Amino acid sequence: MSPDIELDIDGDGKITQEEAQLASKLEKDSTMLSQSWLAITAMCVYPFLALLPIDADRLQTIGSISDLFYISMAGVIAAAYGSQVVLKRNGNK
Ligand SMILES: [Ca+2]
Repeated sequence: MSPDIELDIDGDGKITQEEAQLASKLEKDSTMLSQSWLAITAMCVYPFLALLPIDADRLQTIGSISDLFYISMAGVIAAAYGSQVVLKRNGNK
């Protein structure tokens, strides 16, 4: 558990099952948000690799893996938020 998520929400000194479940959900949401921001940041930074003073062979390698890179980063984001939509439709949160 992340130290910034408080388990005892109502402050009664006891951690109920509902509080533990809510803390687990908050932790999962926080992790998904971090993953998504990292993927978005990587997708934004990646094109700037072409501006670095590197030789043509490496530049060609960067260009050849860019399609796969963008598809996989978008897949990370889509999987994170797509799974939330599926869980909400099935009644689980
Ligand atoms: Ca409590």
